[in-house]
Amino acid sequence: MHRRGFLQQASLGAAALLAGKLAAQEVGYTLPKLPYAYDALEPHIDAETMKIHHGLHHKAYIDNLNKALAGNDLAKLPIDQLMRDIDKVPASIKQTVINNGGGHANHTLFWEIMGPKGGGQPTGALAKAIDEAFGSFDKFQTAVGTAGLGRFGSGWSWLVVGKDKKLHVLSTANQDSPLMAEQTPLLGLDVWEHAYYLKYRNRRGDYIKAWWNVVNWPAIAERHAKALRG
Ligand code: MN3
Repeated sequence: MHRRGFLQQASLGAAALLAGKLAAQEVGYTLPKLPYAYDALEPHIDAETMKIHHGLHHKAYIDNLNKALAGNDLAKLPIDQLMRDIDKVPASIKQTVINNGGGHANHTLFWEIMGPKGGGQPTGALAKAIDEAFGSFDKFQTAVGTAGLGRFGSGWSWLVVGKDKKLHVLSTANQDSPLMAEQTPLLGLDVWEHAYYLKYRNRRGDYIKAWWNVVNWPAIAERHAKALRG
């Protein structure tokens, strides 16, 4: 009787310990599931590039971010909030968090603002705001393309809502996130070679031209409305 009670207690204890271990492993950031199949953006973005980009590159940013923030309460923040609060990150790990937290935030947005039924032009309030800020949709597209082509080395071209609540196009180096400068990214174009090299080789301009065919404007319009509310 007593022995049985003890064994039950012991196995409960072991279960609790195991649950604790599992919970500890789950703390931190996880790779978001791609909202479509790896081959869904063909022929503009090839399946092999998507597979490596999401499953290896994005995954590596997350693993490195979790390693850098192990045991730190900052790891409980949603990734966008972590990047907005980058000045709270201890100096010894700040650049690692900029690189890998930025990589996580940027790629999470990137997957969401692309889609298999993409392309075309925005409508409604976003279309109006783009016309007001850039003169026309064509001029806006040119600005994003020029920022992406002009980024020497690795980085991103962005459409953001600035502190002034207006739209701006800009580029950032490496995995720097506009969130660190109190800007809210709506559209992000990854111009790292890993985003296009398998299919487009060194032809970044061809990749950018093709990329507009997979842009998910409804998702970007939603981000725009949310940024203006927030
Ligand atoms: Mn990338």
